[in-house]
This record gives sequence, C-alpha cells and structure tokens, in this order.
Amino acid sequence: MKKVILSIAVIAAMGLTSCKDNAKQETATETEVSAEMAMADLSFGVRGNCGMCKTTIEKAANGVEGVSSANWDVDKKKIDVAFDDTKTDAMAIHNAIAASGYDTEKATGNLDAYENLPGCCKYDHDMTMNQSGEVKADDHSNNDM
Ligand SMILES: [Cu+2]
Repeated sequence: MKKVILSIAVIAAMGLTSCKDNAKQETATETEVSAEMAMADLSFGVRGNCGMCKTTIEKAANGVEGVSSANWDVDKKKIDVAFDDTKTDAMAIHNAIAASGYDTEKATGNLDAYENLPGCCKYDHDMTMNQSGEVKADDHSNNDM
C-alpha cells in the first residue's frame, strides 16, 4: 500500500515539473517586432579620397544618435545611412559629417577640421560628389509634338 502512494506521488511530481517546462518555453519568440518601424534610409554625396576618409566620415555619421549604420563609397563619393527618424534627421547627419571636415551635398566641411586631416585626405573641394559612373541621360521633357 505504501508503494502505491509513493508511486502516485512520483507521478504527480513529474507532472508538475513538465507543466513548468511548457510554461517557460512560450515567451522566447516575440522580441524582433518593433526594431524596424522608424528606420529611414538616406544616401547623399560626400567628398573624400581614401580609406582613412571613409573611417572618419563613417565615424562622424555613426556618432549621431539614432544612426544605425553608415557606409561611404570611396568610388562614388557617396554615403548610405540608416537611421531612426524619431531620433535624428538628415540635416543632423550632414552637419556631423561636415564638422569632421568633409563636404556633403548640403553642408560645407569645417575648415579647421579639414586642415587637421592627414595629407592624403585633403580632398579637392571641386570633386564631383554622388558619382554614379553613368553619363546623364538626355532631357526628353519637350517631346510632346
Ligand atoms: Cu583620406
């Protein structure tokens, strides 16, 4: 008789622990939903020469709160930025890059910062930004005859 009671107790205990395990597993899957809701992508021209410029420009952009990624293309003289538009805006990113000494499409690079750049980074202020590698297509706007 004791044996039966004991085994009932064991079965009951096993049932309890397995219930607990099931409850634990339910909450693990619902974290990544809100991550992309406020993200904006932006790309614009930034002058620069080399890999060191790339480091400086990207560091400046990434230093703006809300920026999640920045990638400057040395051939195209252009940066791609992803940012949270509830925390910052395009102009703040232009200004941060300009403060590091680099010209963007909308902001002129800070001259003191430019003077302190390494020699190889002293880019030409007449450099074409936002190069696509393509020749601009002819304008077909007045062909309505
Ligand atoms: Cu450089």
